[in-house]
Amino acid sequence: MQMEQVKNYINGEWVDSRSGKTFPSINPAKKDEIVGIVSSSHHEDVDEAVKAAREAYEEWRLFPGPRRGEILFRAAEMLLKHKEALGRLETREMGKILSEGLGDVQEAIDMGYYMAGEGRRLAGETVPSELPNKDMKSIRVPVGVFGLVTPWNFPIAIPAWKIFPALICGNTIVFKPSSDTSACAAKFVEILAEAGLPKGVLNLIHGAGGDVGEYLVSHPGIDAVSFTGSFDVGTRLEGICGSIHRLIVTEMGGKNIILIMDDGDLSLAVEGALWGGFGTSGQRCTAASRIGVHKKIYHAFIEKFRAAASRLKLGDGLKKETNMGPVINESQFNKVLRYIEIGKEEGANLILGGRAYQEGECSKGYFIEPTIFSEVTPEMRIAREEIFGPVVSVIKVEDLEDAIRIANGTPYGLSSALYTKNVNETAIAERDLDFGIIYINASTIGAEIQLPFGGIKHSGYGRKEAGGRGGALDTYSRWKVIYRDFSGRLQKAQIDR
Ligand code: UN1
Repeated sequence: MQMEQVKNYINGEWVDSRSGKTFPSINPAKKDEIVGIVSSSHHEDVDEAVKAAREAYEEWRLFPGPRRGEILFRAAEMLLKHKEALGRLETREMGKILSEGLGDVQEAIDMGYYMAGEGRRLAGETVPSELPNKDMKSIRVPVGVFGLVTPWNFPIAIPAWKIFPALICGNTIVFKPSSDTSACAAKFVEILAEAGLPKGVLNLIHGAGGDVGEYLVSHPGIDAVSFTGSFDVGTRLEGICGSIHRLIVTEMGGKNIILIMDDGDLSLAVEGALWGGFGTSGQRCTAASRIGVHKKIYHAFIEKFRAAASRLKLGDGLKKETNMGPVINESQFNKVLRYIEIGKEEGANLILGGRAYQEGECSKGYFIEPTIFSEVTPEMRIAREEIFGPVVSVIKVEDLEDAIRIANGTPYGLSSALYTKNVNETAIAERDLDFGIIYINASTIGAEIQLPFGGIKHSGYGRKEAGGRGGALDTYSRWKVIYRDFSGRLQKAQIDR
């Protein structure tokens, strides 16, 4: 297999880190396979990247929006051309199965085309003045230099959610991806560079979050931050930014839930639970880690869900027959196994899985069996805390009211789903579920980019990602308001009436 030299990209050049140090990026399905040798950066590398972004900003902010859009359009076309290769690289570096890797790239392609079009639509408002011979308008302007910090679970899609809108709005960027998916990030940046981005507009720095991520976020040369990752890190970064008056947007965890009512389509709900719970090995911030099932169908659901999950085939995601890949790394592997022990100690009923999976080739990777707990009660830690692995807690609910109360009863509020045929209950759920995203008769995962993405409570802070009104354009631009008086005399608003 091919091993990449994964360098930093600063001011239009691929460069080693100043220290020359490197770290390996490995395949979580085969720990002995090194996917890339990555430059390990430190403060001086971040300083250079920020300097380049600062300098490039002065020209990029004046570059016409429609022409920025043309570059993004070319990048989307190139992503499409390289979709298969990028998807395969994702599977090797991150472990998700190939169809999901391709889906991740598709999400980036969609975001590229969408934001390319926005280059001609960065509209503000023109409204009448209360005074004669005066006009007034609001215009969108870039924020400045953005520090972007992204996770490993969507190694191309999440950077695309941030980079494309940041660019179209006229910002320049220092991008710090998760060190677990450095090779994917570098390929994505390479494509953007080839699509014609001027030097310095997008800079890439590899390294550990603690070393370079926090340094970047607090760097005096940047203006704003967008972060997707864990609650603990996000909250720390919010604290840093709050104390220096810096805009930050965070997308963090979830304790998402699928609610299944007694009139819901059971087979459809089982498929949704399987996809939401075990897709991406449960490593989506939108993953359905809780299933609330109406007491009348509770046992029937458990039976079908357990049977379906027991048929999932674990393995290398490049193989066609594989349904579920490994978890990302050793620390996640240990964390997920620890939560399984916690669930047992709390008295939940382990009805499937519960162990590391080490059969055959899987002994070389971080595989964990699809795991289901039944008889879970809402106060248990496994029903409240984000595990980020293939572990699903099934909770019995009395009725819709009880289901909504349980759903809302965690510190998180990202994604939720309701399976029912009762239209009135769907309306109540829409109104009362305290989540950023609600699905009706579909699973908790699979948000599309043309609507805003994000949660409430511990799931996120600040503005939203992705598209639609109130989505990414509002995150990556700010409003400037202009009043022009062409009367040639002093006019006083509110007073000359
Ligand atoms: C994430 O896990 O951080 O809705 C994002 C979904 C995907 C995005 C997930 N489109 O599941």
